[in-house]
Amino acid sequence: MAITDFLAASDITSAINACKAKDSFKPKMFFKTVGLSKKTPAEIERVFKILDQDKSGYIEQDELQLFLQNFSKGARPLTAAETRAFLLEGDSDGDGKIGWEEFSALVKSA
Ligand SMILES: [Ca+2]
Repeated sequence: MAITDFLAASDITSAINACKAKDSFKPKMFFKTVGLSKKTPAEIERVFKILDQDKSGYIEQDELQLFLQNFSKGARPLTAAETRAFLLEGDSDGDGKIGWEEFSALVKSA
């Protein structure tokens, strides 16, 4: 199961293109453009599991840095500033990683 199986290729292209410039990535804007915020909880959970590459149950900093490449293999890694901002926005309990409930809340607020 890949993210591209249930998101439209054109929406993925738009979302990736919108954050091509370094430090232009905004999580909520990305989730909205890529069509994820309109998906069902089950679909959002599938995306979460893909992003959690080491299956730890959390999206950690190194996984956030490579976030865009889950959507498009040639996409750039997030900058240190973007990764930090993404983590701050999603990590509401402050444990330094994004759990399923935090991810779901962030996506739905987009
Ligand atoms: Ca993980």
